[in-house]
Amino acid sequence: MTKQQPVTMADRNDDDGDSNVVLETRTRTKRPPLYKVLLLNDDYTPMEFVVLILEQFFHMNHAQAFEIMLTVHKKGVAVVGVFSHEIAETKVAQVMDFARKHQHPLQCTMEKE
Ligand code: TYC
Repeated sequence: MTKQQPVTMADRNDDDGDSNVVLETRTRTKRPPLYKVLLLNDDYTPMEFVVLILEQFFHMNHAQAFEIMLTVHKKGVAVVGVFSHEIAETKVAQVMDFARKHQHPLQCTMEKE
């Protein structure tokens, strides 16, 4: 005669040893880091050239561009935009290429926000 036993989860025989364990997984999606693009002052790049760059590559109107240019001129540096890593790299490259083509020493860099 066979004696009846209560069946527990651990008793269930499904051959793989661990399939009674359900691990709850939660996917945490991190926002990608952002990067500040910085424009640096120098003594040689013409003010109007910097204004043109801010209009062309950073989509500022003339008044905004002039204001930011003056901030860089007075303070030495200003943030001109905040972007994803790829976009920030592209902006820096565009500014540096354009300045080099016109033989101005203007410097543009990026840093993690
Ligand atoms: N200091 C420059 C001048 O007096 C103007 C200038 C402004 C240069 C901003 C660079 O990022 C800059 N002509």
